[in-house]
Formats: sequence, structure tokens, C-alpha cells
Amino acid sequence: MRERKNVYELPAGDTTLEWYSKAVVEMKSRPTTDPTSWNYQGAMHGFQANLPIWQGAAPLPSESEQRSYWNRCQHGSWYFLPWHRMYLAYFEQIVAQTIVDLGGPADWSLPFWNYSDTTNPDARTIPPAFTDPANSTNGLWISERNSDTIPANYVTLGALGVFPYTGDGITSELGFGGPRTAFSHSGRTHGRLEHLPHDMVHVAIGGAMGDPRTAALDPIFWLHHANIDRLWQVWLNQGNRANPGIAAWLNFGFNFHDKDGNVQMLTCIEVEDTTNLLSGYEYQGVPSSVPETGMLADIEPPNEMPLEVVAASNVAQPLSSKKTRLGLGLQPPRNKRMKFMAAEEFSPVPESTFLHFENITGTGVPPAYDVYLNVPDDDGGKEAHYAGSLAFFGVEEASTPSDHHSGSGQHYALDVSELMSQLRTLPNWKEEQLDVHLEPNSPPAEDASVVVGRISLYSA
Ligand SMILES: [Cu+2]
Repeated sequence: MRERKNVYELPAGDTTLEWYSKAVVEMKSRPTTDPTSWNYQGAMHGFQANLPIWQGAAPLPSESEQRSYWNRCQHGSWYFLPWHRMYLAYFEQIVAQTIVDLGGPADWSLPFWNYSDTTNPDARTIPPAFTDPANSTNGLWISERNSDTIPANYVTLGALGVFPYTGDGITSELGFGGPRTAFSHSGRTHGRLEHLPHDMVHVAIGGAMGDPRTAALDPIFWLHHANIDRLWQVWLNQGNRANPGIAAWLNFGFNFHDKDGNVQMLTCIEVEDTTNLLSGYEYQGVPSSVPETGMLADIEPPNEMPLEVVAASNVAQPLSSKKTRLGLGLQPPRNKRMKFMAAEEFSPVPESTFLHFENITGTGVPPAYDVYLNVPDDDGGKEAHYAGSLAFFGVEEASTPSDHHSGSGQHYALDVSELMSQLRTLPNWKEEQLDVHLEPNSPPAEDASVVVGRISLYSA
């Protein structure tokens, strides 16, 4: 059994990253047609021949091999977590074998990057071994990164508080693990953990990491995904949580190549218990046993109250490279005319309110955008109006029709329940209109653009 360790808590003299670097250099030297090569492993997540980083990857495997094994990553789907778990397990096996072949230790395991650790002041910075030395002798460094540090609001863990694994993806809670889909290489609606911190970390680092078609070429990708995989176990261990218990999820399988280059299939049910996956692994500090309360029967049914649209924009909104402001006309839900009254008239009934961004299409790799509601005209105290952020991770692919989807774009939702009740207490609260304000976190590249098809507010 392997232990996947916290990269920031590796003891002095530990050689985990040194060997990882050597293995990356070795895997990069293998031809792209070799399933254990760095390029092949990266292309399984995503590949597009005309992107600059893929220049020089030829000769490539046959078209039919590419169709079977490349561009397989599952996003906007309830398969997001199990697919990436399988992907990491075989990648770890391949790296570990490469290290053994290079004369290294037999027990190498993939470390995880816990950027959300508030007790560690360096937690949100890419570990130094990945950035120094900044040259190609360092297998862990690549030039295609925009930032080494993630903003604090992009690593928060609200997703852990979500109960259902899968929501309906449209009107209610999005679910921790993503909506029910078929095979979904670039699905519409990202689940709560996939959105934050997963997508936000990808886009904040940017460069290769900012696009699913290049992300897995950055060695930090694998530590990021080990952390997302760890958070899945952390979520389960809280109790009253369960993975989907139905065949459409449990028995769905994906193909990978093992350390010998042989094709292997794994199904979701086979990867639920990490101690049984290949040689087995556990995360440092995270027991792999789920408390009894994690049994399906103990789960309280989620709030069945249907959510109703109470505001919607009616025109597609291109996002500006500076600030985009728009007003949503508020309509109190039917039978709830009191709903959007000022605080003193408002009955403090607990409620859910979600701000949805639908049919998001775009080109290139746009930056993350921060969303604020009802910001005062002078921008004063803007932080108190922060609703969350959007990362358009994979937006270009999601905007392009393919075998697997219509190209209608992406769909994100922000839980603004708490913020809305605070906004009602402020002097600039307007009963008829909600002002939405979107601002890029960093200047967009020239070839990057985003259009939000519809913004709507759903409330129970
Ligand atoms: Cu990812």
C-alpha cells in the first residue's frame, strides 16, 4: 500500500520530488506513440495538434488509437472524480516503475498539493521544486505557467458541505461530484468540487494548466489532482455522504494503459476503495474508512423545495476585458411576494439562492472572472459583495460541437444564499433589480473571449 503524502510536509532529505523529476525527464524522452511517455499520458487527458505546446510531439499514434485513448478526461460529469482517480492510479504506477528502472526506491507515491491549508503560509504557492531551477534540467518545471500562486478565494472548500453527490444540474444544488451524464469529455455543468477549487486552480496557474487539452503536461497537474482525489475521500469521511449507488455510475468503465503499456479497464465501483486500487493507496492524514453514517440509508433527503427562476438576463453578454456590469430584473417567486422585500420586512426563512451562468461559450483560455453583486457605484467595500468566481476551464472545447456534445457551452452556478440575505440589509438594496458585476482576475489574452448566454437567479 502506498501513502500519498502532503508535498509541503515531506521530511528533510526526502527524495520523492527528486525522483519524480528524473522520471518526468525519462518519460519525456519516450516517443509519443509509447503509452508510458509523458506526451501520451498528457494526451489521454486532452490533445489538440495545432496548439503550440504539442508542436514537436509527432510522430503520433494512429488516428484510431487517438480516438480510443486520447481526449478522454471527464469534465462536467459525475464521472469527473472516478475517471481522474483511475488516470492518476495508472500514471502513478508508470512513474513508480520508471523510478525503479532508474535505480530509485520501490515505494514511490504521488504527493498531493493541499493549497487550502490555511495553517501553511506557502500553501497557495506551487512548491519550489516545480519552479526552481527554471530550466529544462528540472523535470518539474515548464515555461507555460502564468502564475505560481493561487488567490485565497480560489481554494475555499464550500464543496465539502454539499450533501448529494449528484444534483439535477439545472435548477437546484449542483451536487458535490457533478451531474449525471453519459461519457462527457467536456460537459456543460461542473459540480461543486470540480468548479471550486479544481477549475479555479487550473485557471489561476494558467498556461498549460489553463486548458484541458494541455493541462496534464504540467507536472503540477498530478499533485493538484491528487489533492482533488483526496478531497473526495475527505468529503465521504464526514458521514451522511455517499457516491452514486446506481449501475449507470457503478458499472461504467474507462480504458487506461498500465506500466507495461497494456490496456486495462476500470469501472467506478472498482475505484471507490483506494486501498484496493492497483497496489492500493491512502492519503496522509485521511483514513480510508467511511463512518457508518455514510451508508445510503442514513442520508436525509435533500430539500425538495423546487427552485424557481426569479431573475434572468435576456441577451447574451460578452465579458469585457475590464468590468462588465449588468442588471437582472428581480421578480419575486409566485406565492412568495415577500421574498425580495428589504430585510426588516423579510421573514428569515432559510432558503437557497443560486446564481447561474448558462451557455457560456468562448475561445482560447480566458482568465477567471470574479463576480460581485450590488457593488456600490464608487466600488467601496467591494469584498463584502463578492459572490464567487468563474473559471472557464475547457470553454473552447465545450463551445465546439463534437461526437459527445452539442457545443452549447458551459454552465456554472454560485451559491449566493448567504450573500443575498446580507445584501438585503444594505442601503443600496433594490427590490426590482440585482446588479451583477464581472471582473477578470488577470488581463485576458488577445485570442481569449467569453460570452455568457444567460444569467439567472434561482431561489426557493
Ligand atoms: Cu483538472
